[in-house]
Formats: sequence, C-alpha cells, structure tokens
Amino acid sequence: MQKLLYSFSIVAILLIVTSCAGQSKQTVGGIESAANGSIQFRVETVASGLEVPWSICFAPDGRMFFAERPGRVRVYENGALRPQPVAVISDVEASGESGLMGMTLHPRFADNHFIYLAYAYDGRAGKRVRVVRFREANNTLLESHTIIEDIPAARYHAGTRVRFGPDGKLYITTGDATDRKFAQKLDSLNGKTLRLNDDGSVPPDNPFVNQRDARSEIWSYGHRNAQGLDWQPGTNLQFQTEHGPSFPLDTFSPRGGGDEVNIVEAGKNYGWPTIHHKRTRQGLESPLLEYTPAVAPASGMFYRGANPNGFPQFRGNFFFGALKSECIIRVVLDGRRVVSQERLLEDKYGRIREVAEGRDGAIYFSTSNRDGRGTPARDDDRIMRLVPVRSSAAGAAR
Ligand SMILES: [Ca+2]
Repeated sequence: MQKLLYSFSIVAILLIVTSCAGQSKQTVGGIESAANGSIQFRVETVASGLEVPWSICFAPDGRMFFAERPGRVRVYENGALRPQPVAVISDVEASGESGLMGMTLHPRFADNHFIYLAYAYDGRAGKRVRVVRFREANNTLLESHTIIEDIPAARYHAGTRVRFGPDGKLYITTGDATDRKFAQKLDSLNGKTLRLNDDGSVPPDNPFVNQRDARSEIWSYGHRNAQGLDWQPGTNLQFQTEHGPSFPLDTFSPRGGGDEVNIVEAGKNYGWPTIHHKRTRQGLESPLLEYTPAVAPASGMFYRGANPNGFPQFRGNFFFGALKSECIIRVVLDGRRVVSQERLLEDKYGRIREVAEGRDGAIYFSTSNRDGRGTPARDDDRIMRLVPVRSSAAGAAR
C-alpha cells in the first residue's frame, strides 16, 4: 500500500509540476497539493480589494461574515460580497498590529443572531481592547452589549482571538501589550486566556475565582500574544497558536522565533516570559510545537470535514495561517501527539492570517498584505479558498 501510494504521489507531483510551470507568484487557479501530492486542490479568490481581513465566520444559513481590521464587518452571501458593510465600528482604533480583530458567532446564532467582536479602542488611560456582543438582523448589527472592556493594549501584542468552546463558554486570548511582566500577574488581564459566559459574566468554575488578588476571568496565563484558538474534535483539547519573541533574546535563542502551538488547560502557566522556545521548568508548560526561525502564527482551526464534498483526508488536522513564513501550516495529530506537519501555498500569496472551514468543505483563508508589513498585490487583500480537485491519480491514492 505504501508503495502504491508512493507511485501515485510521483504521478501527482509530475501533474502538479506540469500544471504550475510558468505561473507567476500571484496566479490563482493552479492545482496545488498536500501530503506528497495525494491531496489536490485548486485555489480560488472569493473576495478581493479588502483591508486586512482578520476573522472569518460562517453562519448556519450559509453567509460568510468577516472582519476587516480598520473596523468593518462585511458579509458574503449567494456568491457575492455585499458592497455595504454590515457594520462600521466607529470607535475602533487601528494602528500597529491592532484594530478590529476577533469575531465569532454564538453557538446558537441561528436562534439569537449574536455576533461577538473584539477590538482596540482609545481608553482614558491609553489603548484598550473590548469585546462587544451585537445582534445581527438583515445584515446590520444592533443592540451592542459590552462583554468585557478595559483590557490594556498597545500597538503590538494586543491579541485578540475570540471563540466559543465546546462547553458553550466564550474564550478570549489577550496579548501582553508589550509589557511582558503582565503575563505572569494574575491581577492583570494581559497575556492570558479569559473564559466568560455568553453574557460576559464569570463562570463560577473558572480556575481562579476563589483566589485573592486574581482576576476571576482568567483561564490560563503566561502567554505572549496568542491569536489562534480552536478545540480538537473528539478530545475537546484546546489548541492555541502564539507568537514567540521573534528577536534573539539570548544565547539560547540566537535566531529569534520561538513561535508556539500549545494545548491549553485550566489554570496552567504557559511560561512567558520566564521560559520561551523549547525551555522547560517545573510548573510551567512548554509548547507542543515550537518554530525557530519565526513563522508568525496568526490563527488556528481544526478541519472538521462535515461536508463530504470537502477534504475527508484533512479531518482532524490543525491548520494555521503564518504571516512571516507566508504559508498555511498543516499539522497532523493523533490526540496530543504530532504525527507530521507540512507547509501549504508557501510564498504564493504573501502573508496569511485567518483560516476557516466553509460549510462547502473548502478551506478559506485571508491574506494580510496590507497590514504594513507585506507587499500587496493589486487586488490584495483577499479571501481565498482551497477547493478539492478529484483527479484520477489523487482519487486512486485515496
Ligand atoms: Ca510559552
């Protein structure tokens, strides 16, 4: 079987090499592949001319919502981008790495139409982050309700990914706001994962609710700047991606990097800034995966594969967009064990931020070439998708 797979892989690779010949860096529509050519897909542009699409969410009714960092919530429905935004959040303060960042839909969105946004704003004492819940009606946002606010932020390391867990609670990743000592302080909301009820109240079973001088919202701490968050199907383990220090800190990390994938559990300390890279210390958690040099992980999702027209071979794999290494990283897991990983679309579309699974089974992703650190193509930023290609070679290999 291994031999058979191998020979089909060779055929597939030859097909890909032939089909990719002469393509420019930004060409769309060529056949790409994963798993040594055995999984083939086409890259399609869904929407273009965007500005740093940070979060993508799919509603049960088929609409795709996405958030652009300057403060716009947009919707794509019936195969077209609505020209008018669903909302323009007027108090978004977009500078440096922050702005309108995380967005998620309530698990019962079909009934309540609740949508949650996390964004930076100008607070009295400087830049802050808040999470606000809105009710969506006919592609507009109504009835804002503050879930949490006054989270200190900065131009850099401002988080913030928001997502509901399998327990129905809202999880929020916060950055250290470039003051690394905050990450270890339990009286600070920075450098943490927070866990809240859907109305913003604190669940009584949070790990630090009974600890004096600790913020009751905290779920985990010792994070630098986590921007990817999802739960592994089957095990319900929480996975996060986190940006490492990126610059050489000492002789232990001469090449910078130190980006992480962590399995995040209640009350645990993920080390920053006491440990980083592959260091270990009693009582602190070291990452499951560590990347040096930096890849800059900006998102994270498990591919669930509910749609049979998608990629059954990717079911249970963890994907995240990488800004600096300009690719999507695919991690094959067996529970907590990393089986293998590979890079998709490397150096093809520039900086990649969000990844999300569409209801059609396609893998959607966004570019982030207009974030001040990229080299935008004329039609950037874009939301694109990987659509399976059923070639005879790929089909036989399966
Ligand atoms: Ca860490």
